[in-house]
Amino acid sequence: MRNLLGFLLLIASLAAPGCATQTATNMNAATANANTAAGQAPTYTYEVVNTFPHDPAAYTQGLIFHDGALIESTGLEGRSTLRRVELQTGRVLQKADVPRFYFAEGMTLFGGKIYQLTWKAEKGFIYDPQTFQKTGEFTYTGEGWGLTHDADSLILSDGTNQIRFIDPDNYKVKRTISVLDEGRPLEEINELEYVRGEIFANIWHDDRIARIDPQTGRINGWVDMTGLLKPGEATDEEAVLNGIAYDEQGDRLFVTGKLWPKLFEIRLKQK
Ligand SMILES: [Ca+2]
Repeated sequence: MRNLLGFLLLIASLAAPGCATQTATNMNAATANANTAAGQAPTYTYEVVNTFPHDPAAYTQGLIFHDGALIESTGLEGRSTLRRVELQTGRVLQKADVPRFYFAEGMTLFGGKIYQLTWKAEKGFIYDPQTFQKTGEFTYTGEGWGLTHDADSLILSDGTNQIRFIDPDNYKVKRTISVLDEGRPLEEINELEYVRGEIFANIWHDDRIARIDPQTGRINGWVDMTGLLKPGEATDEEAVLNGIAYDEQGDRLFVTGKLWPKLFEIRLKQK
């Protein structure tokens, strides 16, 4: 009987090569779809690897790691800056003040240039990453919130659930993705960081970071950052989690918040 069953299975597998694999793949896809439909994108939590000082007056709107230091864009009208910050001490090594009229927002470094958004002025600034001298400006429509880049595009969030991929040569929008959370638009997407093929995104007034698929806008997972700052360490109601930087060479991930006294190197853990 066992031999007969084995024989039949052998015939079945010969008759349909790859069938078993295909079924398994379909089942995985079905499970993934069911999870998405049920809103079960995996949740990650974090482990603090290092804690560093951060200027508690810095209204962090953009953060990157470059050439051994952090570069930060800070907001508020009359207080906006671009600054280079020493990781270990939080000391501001270099700073460019943004003209008073502008409220600086997201920032990234791409193709040897720093790009910095402003909130509502539909204008961005371009700087030399060594001297912080302003070398140009660019325009876009709507609000500017977060900025990062992949291999060939600037990636911009504007406070909605839309993320734009912009050609850095002519500032035209190449494509847009819509980010949905359990089928509903995920609004107020803020600071961005492109990390190993995903867009990591702060959500305004949310203690979670969304991990977004840059092709589809699908949420691949959430990182729950609850408890990173201890109660009382920042009291302003706008002192919210904002600022993600990835050190690609060292594979280190840094996060901070607006008006936070600390910046953290973290490691993700699946919950
Ligand atoms: Ca960033």
